[in-house]
This record gives sequence, C-alpha cells and structure tokens, in this order.
Amino acid sequence: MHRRRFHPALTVAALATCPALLPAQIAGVPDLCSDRPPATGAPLFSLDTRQQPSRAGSRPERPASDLSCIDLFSTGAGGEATGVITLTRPWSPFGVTVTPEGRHRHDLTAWISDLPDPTTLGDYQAYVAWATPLVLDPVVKLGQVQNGENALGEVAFNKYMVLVTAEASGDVTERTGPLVLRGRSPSSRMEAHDLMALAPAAEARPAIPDPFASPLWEVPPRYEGVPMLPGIMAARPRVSPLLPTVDTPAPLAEPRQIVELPDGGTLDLFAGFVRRRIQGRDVTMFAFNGQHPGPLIKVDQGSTIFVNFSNDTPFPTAVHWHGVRLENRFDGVPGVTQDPVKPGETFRYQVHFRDAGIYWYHPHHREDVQQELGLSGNMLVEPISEAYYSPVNREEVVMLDDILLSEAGLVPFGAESSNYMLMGRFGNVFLTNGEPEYSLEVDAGDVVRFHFTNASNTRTFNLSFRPMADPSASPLPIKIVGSDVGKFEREAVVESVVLAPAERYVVEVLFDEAGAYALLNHVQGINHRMGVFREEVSTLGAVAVSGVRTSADHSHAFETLRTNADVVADIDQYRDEFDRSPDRELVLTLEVDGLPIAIEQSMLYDWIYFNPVEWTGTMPVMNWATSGAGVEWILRDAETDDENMDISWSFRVGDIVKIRIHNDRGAFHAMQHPLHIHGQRFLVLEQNGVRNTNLVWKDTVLLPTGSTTDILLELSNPGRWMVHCHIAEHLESGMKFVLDVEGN
Ligand SMILES: [Cu+2]
Repeated sequence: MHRRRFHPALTVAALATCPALLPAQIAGVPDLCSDRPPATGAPLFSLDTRQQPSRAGSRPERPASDLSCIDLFSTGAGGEATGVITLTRPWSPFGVTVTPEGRHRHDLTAWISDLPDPTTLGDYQAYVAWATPLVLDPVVKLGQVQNGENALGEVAFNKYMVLVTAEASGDVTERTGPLVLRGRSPSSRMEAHDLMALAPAAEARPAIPDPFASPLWEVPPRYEGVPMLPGIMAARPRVSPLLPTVDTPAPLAEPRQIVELPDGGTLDLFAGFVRRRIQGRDVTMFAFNGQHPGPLIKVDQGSTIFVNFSNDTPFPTAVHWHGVRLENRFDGVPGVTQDPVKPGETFRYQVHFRDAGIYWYHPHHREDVQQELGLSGNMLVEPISEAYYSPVNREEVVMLDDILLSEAGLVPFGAESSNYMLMGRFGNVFLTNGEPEYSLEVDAGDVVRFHFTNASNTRTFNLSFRPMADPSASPLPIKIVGSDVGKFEREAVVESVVLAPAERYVVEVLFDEAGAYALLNHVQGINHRMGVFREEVSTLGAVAVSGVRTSADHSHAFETLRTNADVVADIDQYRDEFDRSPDRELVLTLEVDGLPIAIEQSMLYDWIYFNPVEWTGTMPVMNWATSGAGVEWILRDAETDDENMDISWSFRVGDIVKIRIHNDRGAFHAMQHPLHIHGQRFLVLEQNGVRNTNLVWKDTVLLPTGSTTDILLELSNPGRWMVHCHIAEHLESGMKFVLDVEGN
C-alpha cells in the first residue's frame, strides 16, 4: 500500500471532449466556470481533468468548478447553442444556505451563446428555461432566456436538470416546445456504486491475522436501506477497542444546574463517571459535577471567575473555555498551554469574560472520547447593556449532541487513536440538553430566546420548529440575533438554523398560537451506495404552547428587525481591510494510507460529487473501520507547504490578518470542516467570491466542501493559540496547528 493524497480516479481520468463551444468562449462567463472543459454527462471515470487535487506546491482550483457549474449541451434542435450556469448560494447567516428540509439552495445564472432564432425551429417566439428533478415532476419555470447573461433565480432540488426549450411565447407556463439545451446539476452526477467494477473488493477477503481483533469490535449500527459490501463488512478498526469501565457503580447523571457566579466567584468542577439509561441501554459515561450537560455557568460580561477543576476520570484531560478570549495559560490545551491534568490531579482556571454571548467548555484531550461521553457545558455571559437584546419572555440554553449506541450500549472508541477518523463519529441517538427528548412549556404569544450550541463530534444540524400535528406546515419564523462571539450587524429572519460542531447561534422564536411544536433536525443525507439522497427528519424536542395568553406581549419587539449600531461601529474599524489580498492561505485536505481496498474503491465512486455538507453518517461501517493508522486530515500553509503542527505563524497583538481557506474538493474524501481559532475572534468576509453582507464575530467557521472562504482574524490576545478542525476525530488525526501572538 502506498500513501495517497490524490484520488486514484485522477490517474484514469480521460479528458472529456465535446463538440460544443467551450464555456470560456461565451462572453462574460465568470472565472468560476470559464477556462475549463465542459463536463460530460459523466460516465464514471471521465472526470473533469481541470479539477486538480491539492498537492504541495500548488493550490487547488477554488472554488471547485465541478460543484459550482452546470454545462448546457445542445440537442439536435439547438444546433451550435451552448451555455454554462453558475451556482451561487443566496446569503444566509450560516456556512451553507439550505431549505428547512436541508436542500442546498442555489442562485442560477446562465451564460448562453449561439441560440438560433426560435422561429427557425417552427412556430416559436422565445426560449424558456426550466428546472426539474430527475423524475421530471415538478417542472419549474425559471424564465425566458436569450443569448448572453440570464438570471434564472433560485433552485433547491437535490438532483435536477435544467432544460431550455423553444416556446410560442415567453409567457407560457408549461413546457411544450422542443428542447434545445439541457444540463445536469453537479449532484445528479452521483450514481450507484458499480458492483461489477467493485467486484474484486466486493468480496470479503480471507481472514488475515489481525492484531486488533476483539469481540468488542462488533459491526456498529448500520443505516436502513444502505447496503454494505461484504468486503466492507469484513473491515475492522486497526486499533484496540476502548470503553470506559468502572469498578463500583457510578451515580446516575443529574440534569444540568444553573450556577450564577459573581465577579471573582469560584466554581468547583470535577470530571467523573456517571451512569445513564438511554433508550433502554445502560451506559457508563462522564460528566462535569455529575450533570448532563455540565453546570450552566452564568456570569456578567467583564467578570472573572475561578474554577477549581479536578479530574476523577481515568484519562488525562483539561478544560478548554471555547470562544472565550481569556488568558492563554488558562485555555486548557494540554501540551500547548498546560500539562494535561492527570487522573486524580487538579488545575485552577481563571476565566475572564470579555464578550457577551454563549460559550461552552469541554476537554481538549481525546475530545472524540471525552466529549462524546458527556463532558461539555455552557457559559452564558450576560451583556453589560440591558438593551443588548430585545425583550423576551424566557431564555433557553440548548446544547445539541448525539451519541452512538448499539444494542449492547456504547460503541467502543479506538484506544491508540480515534476510529471513525474519516467522517467523525455520528451518533444515532440525539441528546438535547442531555436527553433524548427535550421539552419546553410556554404560553401563547411568548417569545423565547434560544442559545444553541452544537456539542456533537461531527454532526452539522439544520434546526426548525414545526407544528407537531402538521409536519408539512410552514416552519415558524426564526429571528437570528447572534452567533459565536456576539450579535449580527442586522437581525434577520430564517426558516432553519445550521450549526456545525462548536458553532453557536442565538435566535428568537415567537410561539403565537397554542399547540405542540417540534424542534426538528431535517437534512438530506446521501445513500452513497445507491447514489441517491436520503431524507432524515429527527425530532429533538417539543415545545408545548398553552392556551393561556402571554403575561407580557413582546411580539412587536420580535417583529422589529434591529440593526445593531454597536456591532456595526465595532466592525467599522476593520472594513478598510476587507478588500486587500490575503496574507495567508490554508488548504484543508486529507491523506490516507493503506485503507482496506474495499473502502478505497467505494470512495472512488463518491469522488464524482461531494455534498457541501456531509449531514449524516450513512456509511457507518466504512467510517468505523478508519483510524489514525490510515487517515490524516491536513491543514496546509499554501505558501510554505508546512502541514499541521509544522506550520508556524507568528503575529503581534493588534495585527489584522486576512486568511483565505480552501477546502480541497480534490481530497480523497472531501467533506466540510468547522475550523476553530482559539482565544481570538474573526469575521467571515466572503465565500466563493460572494461577499458576506451581514457580519458577526465568530470563533468557528463552517467551511463547506470545495469552498473558498476569506476570514479576517483580529489578533487581540497574546499567547500560543490552537487553530483546528472541530470535528473531534479530525482534530485527533492531527488537523491542527499553533499560532503565536506576541504581546505589545
Ligand atoms: Cu474536519
């Protein structure tokens, strides 16, 4: 086996040729989709050769054109006509723009040339563009088109075609005329795995001596309707299984308590064992102070607290105060800011809260194990200004998580390194504030401010509120107020909230009418084996709205979308920096080494298309068998080619650094990465060349597959600070580096 950084399909890629004009020859096509050969109807190995994987000394093509462009091909009737469509995402406060059902939304712009005069085709006066899913129903009219640039509006189908037909007039509402151009969405190129091609690896291999063989390595829970090849079913993690065990029964976990601390206050915090009974299974887990989630620490902005931490677990650990711009030596990163807190040892943290908002604490050592086992809690920092937020009837701090359980209980972790190293460990049971069923009771007309935190290892959520009785009814409007480190410049209304691991969003919801509402996670996963999308709707909790009218009506404030002059003024100091060229460039990629052949070959098929976000773990067996022995996720400095901990960046307090981040679509198994920078704050300036027009300070940014994102990092806090992917298993695989900030 040899190390692979580049996808094997590249070595067999044949240049796709097409008699039509290259899109580059159509006037005005943006760079994104010009200067590239058009894709074909995509027979499996005729990949777009222009799509280069990232390799040392080169930068990946960004953003990935094959995920962002649709080539239009002529039919017999269209003659020499040709075209290309660019896909850009409409603005949203999140790293991706999706419908409440989790379908990715795109704005389509078509660049067309050489359409013949429609009258030459018969009794036709105009050309009309349509979008339709592959089942050809519904057919949605996008509008009349002509040679040149055409705005087609928004499309949010999973897999679809764009058709251009000649019609009697531009006003027709149904397509009846002849087809002249057609193109397929990037997602539609995804196909079922070809068993004939896979045959050598489809079969289980004869057993070879496996030093890690263990009865604990039982094949983990699988996804219904996603068949697995025998060769993949035979793969096993190349690490020893690890499960927490305890001699004497641990106490049952208790619900989270609220701890309000004054400036100078002290909290005694210990990490130790607890017992849980979750969906009929007894599991031994960890907890802070015996609580799931850990105690909710409430403090005022500007205060400083002390935390006497003791480690009653059998693992070395430490507590990281995520998003808090505190003193570096209290940042809780073993090996960087402190020695690990060994079993039985203690550490005293001093945490200063400079910014208002919602933050969270969790270990920064074998996060894949310790966080999954329940070590995480929130900090709610009350703003100094009473008018910071709009008035609401109540505030809810909600921690979203998932846990992976088999019939026997916890699915073991990897001992020598994490397993689930490829995509991270997706849970199959949702835990909202530690419980499979979260519930909330409010009165009709109440406005609730939710502070959401995603504490899962790898799952990205797409949250919405819908009436229980009618799941097809429109979701309740959600007012988006803030994110990781404070408020947005302007409040906005959305239908769903997308949170990647470690991200926070502060939102408000008006529950105007009595009834029961579900908090849903609604996404479009992918059945990779069959090459189709697989809808997943999960109920995370319930809100019961009583028939009693609210005691204080805040509906007017809710309906008023505020511009936050304080935030705008703060960000004004940095706007002059927005347009300059980047100071640093990072590439996010992957190197795999000696994976089982069945896994390598299966991934070859996935290479045709990557969803901007891998929403759910539909290939659990394949993912389960990968570990540090075969997978290394990489952050690479595009200038120096240094990777992960070899990267050395030094700045001074007061520096403003523009960083361009490419999430390499050419990687062996590309996926999204939530990138976290410790101890500082940054702005997300633009993604795929589209300017972000409503900013908020962030500490974690969701970087979709194949995207290019510019951030502006403010260095405000001296010390040695981690930069890493917040998918716990990616961090464990080495996807991290340290940036040094010298004080003034
Ligand atoms: Cu990652």
